[in-house]
Amino acid sequence: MSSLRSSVWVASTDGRWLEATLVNTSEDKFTVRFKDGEKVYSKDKHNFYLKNPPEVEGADDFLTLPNLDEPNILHSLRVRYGRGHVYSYTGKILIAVNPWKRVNIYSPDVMQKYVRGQTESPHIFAVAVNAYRSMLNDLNSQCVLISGESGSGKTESTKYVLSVLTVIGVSSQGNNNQRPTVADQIMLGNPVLESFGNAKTLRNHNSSRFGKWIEVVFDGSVIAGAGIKTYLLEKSRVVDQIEGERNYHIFYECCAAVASGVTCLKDLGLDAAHSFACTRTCTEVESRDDLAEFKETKAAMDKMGFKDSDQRSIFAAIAAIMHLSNVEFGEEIDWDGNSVATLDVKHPSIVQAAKLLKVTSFLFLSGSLDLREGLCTRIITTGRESMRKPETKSNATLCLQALCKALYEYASSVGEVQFMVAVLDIFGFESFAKNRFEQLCINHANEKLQLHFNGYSFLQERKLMESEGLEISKSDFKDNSACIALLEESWGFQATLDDVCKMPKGDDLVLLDRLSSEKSLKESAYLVIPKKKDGTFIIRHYAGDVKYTADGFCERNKDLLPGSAIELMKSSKDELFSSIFDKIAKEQEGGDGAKGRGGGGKGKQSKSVSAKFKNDLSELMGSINASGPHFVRCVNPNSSKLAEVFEEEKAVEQLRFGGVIEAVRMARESFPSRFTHEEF
Ligand code: AD9
Ligand code: MG
Repeated sequence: MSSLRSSVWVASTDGRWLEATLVNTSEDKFTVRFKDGEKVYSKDKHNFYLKNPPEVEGADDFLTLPNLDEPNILHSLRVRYGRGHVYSYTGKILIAVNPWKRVNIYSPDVMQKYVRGQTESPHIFAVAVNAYRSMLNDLNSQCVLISGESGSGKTESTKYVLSVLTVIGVSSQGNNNQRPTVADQIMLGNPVLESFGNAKTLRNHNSSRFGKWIEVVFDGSVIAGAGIKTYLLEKSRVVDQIEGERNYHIFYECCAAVASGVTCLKDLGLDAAHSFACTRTCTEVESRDDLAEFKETKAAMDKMGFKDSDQRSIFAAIAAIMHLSNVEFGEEIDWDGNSVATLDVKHPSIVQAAKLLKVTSFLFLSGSLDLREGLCTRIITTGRESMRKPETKSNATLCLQALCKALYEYASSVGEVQFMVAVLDIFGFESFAKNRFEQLCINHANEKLQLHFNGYSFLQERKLMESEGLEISKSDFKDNSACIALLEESWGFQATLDDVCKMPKGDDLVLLDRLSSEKSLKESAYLVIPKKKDGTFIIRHYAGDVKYTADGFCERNKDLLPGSAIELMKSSKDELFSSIFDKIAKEQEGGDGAKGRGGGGKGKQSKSVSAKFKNDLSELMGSINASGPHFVRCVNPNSSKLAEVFEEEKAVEQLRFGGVIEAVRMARESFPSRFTHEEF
């Protein structure tokens, strides 16, 4: 029994942890004293946790704390944060709390201390050095897995890991020729990736809208190559931004560059960001100099060896998207009495866009395709013949948006036994007021990473226990594979979604119907359809229940670019455009928007977004499983991007989502108190 007058933690009714003094405890009750009086709790509903003594609460590694539980871990994190310590360990996991201000711990001198092994205090540099050393010692690939919610510091952490690798992985012989080394290229890649893949959101002024896996390949101890794989770029942002958020940085960078007379963008017809619909919602970001960023990105593209003609096409695509965003379709009734889309082909935006894309805006008496036809008609194939049919205004608008998204996807894609160190910077678990298809993909990825993490933590604990001659039961392994099965199995969610997307009349309502009626889905404990039918379904993820809005799932899963727009772009005089869209056509083989937009397309179905993502994920998990993992859990301490503010509830939620509390639980179950022999 605990000694009385100990300091303890007790949960308040709203879930916070309160500090109190334990004054009495009996069989079924305990009494604690708060500043403002005493309170009696019944033990069947409440629990108290002994508080760690103040001398140890700021320890570097939480697993060395005598009491290992949520309130103590949380408290230690807060204490350390208050003392300016951004980093802490929980065994092998590095916990990084975003300082939201520049801190003086990343200088080359500090890095050298870690490289030389002169310090052991927790640091992202230490993780990178450790991964590198493990690769050399174990002759095995390593990966640094960085996760956390938006704004928690994943991308900054990734850059620090890469900066260490590019410093220690460089041959001492130096580089005598003019071309940038692979190490240089890795660092040059950052500004380019961020200009094209990051945007200002409400939670982060430089939010990455894609996941990335960066591989640094070593030949012995020296960097020999690098590669990057990106996941799930948020394409919808190109055509639709919510209030207070921006489109991708590159758009504003181009506008700023044009305003200051940068010559390479001269003939794109660009103007200030507020003149374009796709950049109008919000034009500025405090703390970001778009012109300076443009110059950095452009210089990086030059140094990395992007061909001039490719650069021209990339910027032409960016400018074309901006002009196309100003295009509005009209509507008229055609001879058959149907309402069809019209387009004013003399409108300056159309003329500019056509010029940039090197397609014709409008052709009299010609068999070849023009911009108007590409957007306002659809291709219908019956047997061997195909013909064009006018589109409705709303479909023409969708087609235009799909074209912009495809153009952007192309513009933003960065050109592509040894061992390697890889770094994964991927969206953490997401649960918003409204959760869509993208959230499900992101949470699916996190579910897989969590299974890997649990498996790994369990193995580590088991090794430790066995070394002490003890046994650990399989029940200590928190298994989320049933939720993954729900998502991935042939009877599961994704297969059902794909199935519905293939049906001629399949839509979000049909999806919902199948989810609530099919036996195997009904039997899964991880899928819940709310009693009150409101177009939502709930998936019980490891980190908590998430309610998804079915609206838009089918459209986003299909993500089709109508055949007419593809044909249009294939006719472009720009070789790069025509070859890229030729490739898209082959990928999408067999279908005009036929599948999504009615009509008689037939042949092979192109892969859905979720099917591609599932493939990507299993490839990713393959790489991760073949590597020694190093975990970094980033924590965002507050929702206001403020320095020195630690919001407890926010932090504890992220520790739970990131599996930190779970890893600690497992550690506690095996060894509830961790004293060294001497201490004991
Ligand atoms: V998102 O999921 O891409 O929206 P991240 O990547 O987790 O997010 P990011 O690394 O972009 O977050 O960090 C957000 C901001 O926090 C940065 O722009 C910095 O202003 C700030 N930050 C993050 N880490 C550090 C740090 N170690 N030191 C100083 C930091 N500032
Ligand atoms: Mg990021």
